[in-house]
Amino acid sequence: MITKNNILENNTAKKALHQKRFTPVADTLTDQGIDVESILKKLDTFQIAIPSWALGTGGTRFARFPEGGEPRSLEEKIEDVGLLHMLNASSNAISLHIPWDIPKDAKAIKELASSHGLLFDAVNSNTFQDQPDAKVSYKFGSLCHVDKHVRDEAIAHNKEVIDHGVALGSKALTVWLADGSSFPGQLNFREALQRTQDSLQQIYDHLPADWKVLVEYKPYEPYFYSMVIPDWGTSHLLASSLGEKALSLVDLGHHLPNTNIEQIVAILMMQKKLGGFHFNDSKYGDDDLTVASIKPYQFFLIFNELVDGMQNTKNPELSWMIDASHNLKDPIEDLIQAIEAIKIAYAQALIVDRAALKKAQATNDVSAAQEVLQNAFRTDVRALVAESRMRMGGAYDPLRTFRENQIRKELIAKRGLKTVATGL
Ligand code: PSV
Ligand code: MN
Ligand code: MN
Repeated sequence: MITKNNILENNTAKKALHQKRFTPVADTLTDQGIDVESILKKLDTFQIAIPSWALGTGGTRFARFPEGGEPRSLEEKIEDVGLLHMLNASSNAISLHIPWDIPKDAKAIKELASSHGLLFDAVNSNTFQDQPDAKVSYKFGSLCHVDKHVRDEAIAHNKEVIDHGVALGSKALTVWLADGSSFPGQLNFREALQRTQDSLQQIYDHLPADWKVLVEYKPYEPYFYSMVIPDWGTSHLLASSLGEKALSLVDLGHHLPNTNIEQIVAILMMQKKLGGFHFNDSKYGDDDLTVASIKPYQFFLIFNELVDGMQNTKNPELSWMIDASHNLKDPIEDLIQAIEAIKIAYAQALIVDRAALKKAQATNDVSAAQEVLQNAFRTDVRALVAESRMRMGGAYDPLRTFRENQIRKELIAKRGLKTVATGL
């Protein structure tokens, strides 16, 4: 298997080539009055968590075409994230979905993760499927269910997930509810939301003092007439009523087409209620495609608001995570591309001339405002991202390194061709 040393040797071989790309962009930005060193420092420390369910090939509801060499256990998933982190120096945490990935021996799992330089990000509960040993069914909802026994089961599960997270050193619980209805009249909207709020309150009361609960929303799917938490407004309402430790989570795929997600980000940050992100991209709905593969400009505009919010509001620190799933690409290659896309958008948002933008806004100079944003968006910052990655010990070109070292082939040799990772 590839080692840190292989990466460093290869970086040395690529040094001259890299300088040829890096120097012109660094000089251009310096000429524009931008402190390149401070941008690099921000990129150096920016880390994005990897979900344990994105390491296997995803399926559609029609078929799954596994790539081979998929991780067969939580331990192997941790190894894959470790490999990814070695390549890009930007994914130092793993986010577990429970019960897909139950840490049976938390101490050993924590040690394994830490040997790869990994921490545990938010833990995710799952009340959208019935497990084989389930005492109740979530067919008609979980935290919103009309039957108190079902709600109690779902609440107990969320509390257990918190306990697992505590044992691993995680600091947040993410709740995504599939609860909703597919036909008018099926649910009483008001009562369903009230029951959800009451259930969430019990979960909230179980949170340790330094924990957060992130409330995710989604407009449709798996239900097609109504979802109990369909939008950011409902998520914000719940987070506000629960208390300071509850925040909203924005999953980019959980919006109806053309929704102005960047504005949602700005509003939630203004309210100090944005807790985290699930990165992906989409053309139609919750497509879970690779970050910025469809709408890179919108993605940049979202980062522009994030950077503005991080500089000018008191919003708490954010949890960054990828939430994607593929049935076509090698999952590790996809994650490498996603991390790269996120860092590019972040770097572009960092080089926005905020003083010029403010001035344009204050004088209603619409053309100038557009110039400022597009100047940043059209700057090729890939060499900046590579510079920061190499400083942190990552590979000059992670995707190429993954391919040239035939890592998938090795994983197949080690784990087999027919392995299927847990997840959707
Ligand atoms: C639901 O679509 C979602 O985005 C939630 O974050 C889940 O936890 C995740 O996907 C995995 O199913
Ligand atoms: Mn999500
Ligand atoms: Mn989703």
